[in-house]
Amino acid sequence: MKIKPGLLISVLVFLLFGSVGITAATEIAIETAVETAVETEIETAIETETETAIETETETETKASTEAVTEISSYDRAQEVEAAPGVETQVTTSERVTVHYCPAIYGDKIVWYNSTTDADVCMYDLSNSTMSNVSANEFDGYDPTVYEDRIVWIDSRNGYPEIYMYNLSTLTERRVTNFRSYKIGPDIYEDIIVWVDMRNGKYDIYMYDLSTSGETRITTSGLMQYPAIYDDRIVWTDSRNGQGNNDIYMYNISTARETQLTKDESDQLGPVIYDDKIVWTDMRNGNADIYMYNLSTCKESQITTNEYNQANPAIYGDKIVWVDYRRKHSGAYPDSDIYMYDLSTSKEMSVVTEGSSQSDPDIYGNRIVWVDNRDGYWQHYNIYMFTLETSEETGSIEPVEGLKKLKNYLNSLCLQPSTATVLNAKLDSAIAYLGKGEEEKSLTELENFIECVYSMQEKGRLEDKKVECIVSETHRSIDLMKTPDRI
Ligand SMILES: [Ca+2]
Ligand SMILES: [Ca+2]
Ligand SMILES: [Ca+2]
Ligand SMILES: [Ca+2]
Repeated sequence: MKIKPGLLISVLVFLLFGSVGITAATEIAIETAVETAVETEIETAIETETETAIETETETETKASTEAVTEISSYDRAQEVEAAPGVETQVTTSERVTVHYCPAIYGDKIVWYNSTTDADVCMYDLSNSTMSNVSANEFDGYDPTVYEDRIVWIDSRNGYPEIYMYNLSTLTERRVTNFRSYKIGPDIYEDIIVWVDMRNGKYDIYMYDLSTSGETRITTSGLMQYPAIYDDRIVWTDSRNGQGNNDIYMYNISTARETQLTKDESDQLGPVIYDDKIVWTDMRNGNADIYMYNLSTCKESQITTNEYNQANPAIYGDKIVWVDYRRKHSGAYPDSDIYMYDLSTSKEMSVVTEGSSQSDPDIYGNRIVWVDNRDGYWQHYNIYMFTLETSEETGSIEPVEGLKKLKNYLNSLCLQPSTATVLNAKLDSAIAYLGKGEEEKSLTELENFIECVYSMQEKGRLEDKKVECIVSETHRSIDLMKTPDRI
């Protein structure tokens, strides 16, 4: 679950952190995605924020020059954080100009929008390595999110932004809203879609129930942003306690009760929710940190303590990911990285520390996606993915399950379709033999599979690091099949 879009929070990050926090990616994202009309609305909405931001701007600039001096020591400090184990893959490719933003992931599906010409919502299916355009019309489609087989986004084909949904199982599109107003940042959980709607002149949260086709206004004070939903709980950023003192609020759909979750007098921004855990960006320490509130224990905890900015979190299970500004590389362009915290091990790790900016992360299972501009500073923004290694899992699983996991793993690597087809065919054959109890034949197929992987490496169709990982995963499956009670 993550916040969509990153646009408003990017504006806020820009205003709060000035030259320190803004990335070229988010800057262009704002320009491209927010059409002229919407832009005016946002300008109006953040007018009050701007006043505060201007006051702190000088302060921020002073801090930026101090940071330049301490660059080496901050780099050294970053080295103390262990790199997360796993494999990185590039999802979208960068031929000529590419601008892909706002990725979200659920299961095998990654969605984002491409604003190269008019904006389109795209999807990559990791299970069969295919890419598709979900909103292929000449108008703008943007801010996508995905839940199971449902992709939700904002579409401007009717002259105003409306919420649309595409169902991947029934292959049908559905128009969700029908009101001439600006709408921002939809999120979905099961049958409930939430978003921010300006139909009353200010920002309120609305909800639509796909099962009843009923639309409900959740808030009335018009000071809400960034809604996120999990189960029957909607969370958002609320400025009713004053600008510079945003707080996190929650609405429970089942009980129709609203709760204020944070009381600190600084800004708490951009909440996301998974199960009983809500995480957000918190300004109470004078720099941005990630905080969490656990609804089961009613306890708030501080996730990051680094003196630089940590912002824009996403959460899945015990894993929290965010954009981290602790490493600053030399050069004219701002830098940011993706870091993570595992609540089950209490460990903070770096996910990607490549130069240039990495931003807007989302996470599902052991897959983390983000926007990356390492392929060219100005107009090259690609979607990348990191697959966290989960080595402890193989212990007691059946060999067939092991091979299916191997296949999922293979398909998570975003291989070229032709390469994926050949390798998948070999694995399917090994799985089929194993299913029929013909383990020797299955082992032979797996050995062929490894030969094939090496041959593709020689032809330059598979990168060395991927080969190493695929072969080691295959050997784990083979070992599983060769355990004494199996053969
Ligand atoms: Ca379009
Ligand atoms: Ca507050
Ligand atoms: Ca911090
Ligand atoms: Ca970076």
